[in-house]
Amino acid sequence: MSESAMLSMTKNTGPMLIVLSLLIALSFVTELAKAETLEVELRIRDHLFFPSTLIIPANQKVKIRVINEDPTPEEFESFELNREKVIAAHSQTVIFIGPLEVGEYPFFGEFYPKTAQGVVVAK
Ligand SMILES: [Cu+2]
Repeated sequence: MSESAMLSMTKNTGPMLIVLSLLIALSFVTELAKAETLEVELRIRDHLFFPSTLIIPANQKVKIRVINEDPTPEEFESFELNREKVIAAHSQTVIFIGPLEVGEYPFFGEFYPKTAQGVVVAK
């Protein structure tokens, strides 16, 4: 490598280092944002919800990961939470709820409402 080529490489590392540190800073911010939203799991199995009572903190946005283990689709439905979402067979989805006031918010599976019953308890 010629001396001038080495010199230009040294010159070019400045902006590259800035870009690199910005990328690192950005990934930290992204991690922080992720950590702020609490995630809870809700499973559907044999047309039942597990857990059927989902306890979450009040006054906070919560991410519910709904995992449908059944070979049939189900629809998460709640009038109190104003949410309605179909989860295909053997698949999962994410539903954001809250921030909620302290209280109980029933939900059910619209396709199997006789068995698929649950309640979100915000405390
Ligand atoms: Cu519905």
